Amino acid sequence: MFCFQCEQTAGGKGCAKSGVCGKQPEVANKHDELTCALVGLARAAQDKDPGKKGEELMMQALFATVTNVNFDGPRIDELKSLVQAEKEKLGGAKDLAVDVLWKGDTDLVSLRSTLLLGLRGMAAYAWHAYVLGKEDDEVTAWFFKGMRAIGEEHTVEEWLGLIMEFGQVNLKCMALLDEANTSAYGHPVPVKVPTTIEKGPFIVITGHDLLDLQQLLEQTEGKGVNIYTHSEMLPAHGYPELKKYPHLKGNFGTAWQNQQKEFDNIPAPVIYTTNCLMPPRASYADRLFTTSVVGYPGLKHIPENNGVKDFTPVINKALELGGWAEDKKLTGINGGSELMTGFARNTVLGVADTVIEAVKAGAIKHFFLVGGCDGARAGRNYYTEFVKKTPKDTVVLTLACGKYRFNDLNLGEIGGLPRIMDMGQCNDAYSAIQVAVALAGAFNCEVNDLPLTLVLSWYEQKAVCILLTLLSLGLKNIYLGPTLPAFISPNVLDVLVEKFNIKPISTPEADLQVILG
Ligand code: SF4
Ligand code: SF3
Repeated sequence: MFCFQCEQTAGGKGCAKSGVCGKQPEVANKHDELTCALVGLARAAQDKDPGKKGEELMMQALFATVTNVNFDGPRIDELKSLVQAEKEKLGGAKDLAVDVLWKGDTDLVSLRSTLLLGLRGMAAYAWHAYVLGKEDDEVTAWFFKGMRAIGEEHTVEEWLGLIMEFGQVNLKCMALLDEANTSAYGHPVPVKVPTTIEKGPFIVITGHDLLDLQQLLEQTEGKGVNIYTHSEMLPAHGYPELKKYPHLKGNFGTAWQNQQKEFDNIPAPVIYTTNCLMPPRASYADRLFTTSVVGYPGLKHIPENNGVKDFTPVINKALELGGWAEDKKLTGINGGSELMTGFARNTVLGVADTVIEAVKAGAIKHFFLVGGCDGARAGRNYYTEFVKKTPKDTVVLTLACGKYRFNDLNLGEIGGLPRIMDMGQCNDAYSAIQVAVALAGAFNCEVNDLPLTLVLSWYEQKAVCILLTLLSLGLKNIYLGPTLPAFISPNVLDVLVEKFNIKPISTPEADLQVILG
């Protein structure tokens, strides 16, 4: 096996014996075979309509290879045979040879891998939009174009061109998902989300898929089972059409890397709708359920039938386990007992005048977007310390699961707005981009000239596609951590530094000093 797609890759270089994430070599090899089969499918679909099934498989299969999504060998094999069948329907084509996928000239491998990993991340977003009935022809077609490119030789310049083009396509994909989520559930509004778990049966739902949450809420109505979000599901509380359910009670736990500890003793089932699934401990594996492309050997899976999922096994498990006998007071990482969310583009742009006035009057000196994935590396407390040290006349926008490092802190308010504003899931980077563009318009300047700094944390491939979008928009001076991706070769890094002035994070003090002058 070889895999270097995520931030926790072995030795900062690559997992070769088995995955630090728990992915076994056999499964890693199956992920590679599936990837190479998708190149074959893309080749077979050249100048043809891949058909609905072919398009679905392209998204699902790419999504299945994202970090911490599918560890189940037989399900990967099944996906691969479905891909082969669609390919044959289109007249067939040769798959990419598995042994060349991660091999070749270091810089070319780096660039090819960057595009492939970006495509994997985008597939997750496209899939969440697709299940809500939204598809964008250009986005869908680009999966095929991109996967054909993965099977071709390109020069450094051509790869860079493809990667920048991909970044723009992923912007469209995030816009599509934003439209899917907001047209189905309304525009998020600011809400305070409790961290106390009320007594009685409950279900924890994690991942990014709002449709799964909606179906679970509908199916648990009036059953005496409360629903708690976990990790990337937290922003769901802000959506009017989801927050209207009185049994959507609060949020349980923090980011994905703490799940083995947090899920160990809860008297409730957990359902995974996307990444990030860690190999479960035997002590709680019987309480875990997967759905969609998520899979792990031995875990119960909730299938989909004509767009409907029957969550009865999860609900029965919740009733059987019964929850806690008394309300259980839990807190965030810093001891806070309330998390705020719902500051997506509509809310923030709704108070744009206030924000602009506050900047003009000098009440707000700087904006930070401190967002991205969380992870296990000790150096990630940089983000907590960074946010704690931001001056009182600055605003911290945040998104994705990295916010659990600081989202229970109360940093006070500026002009009636909290100083920390959660814009949503990682894909809601789209909201942040919209806000930045609107501010640049109001101040008649470029986004790069705004008093705004992006301080990003990455872990898996969704962060990769978002980063490529930000670069394709010409954003400069992004701080990236906790470490730089192993798949970025030194020469490619030089290009990124030269073109975009990407900076690895150092210490909160030093970085803040440079940023604020
Ligand atoms: Fe290693 Fe990350 Fe790949 Fe897992 S996903 S095998 S930890 S590089
Ligand atoms: Fe988190 Fe996996 Fe990336 Fe959606 S849920 S941000 S790590």
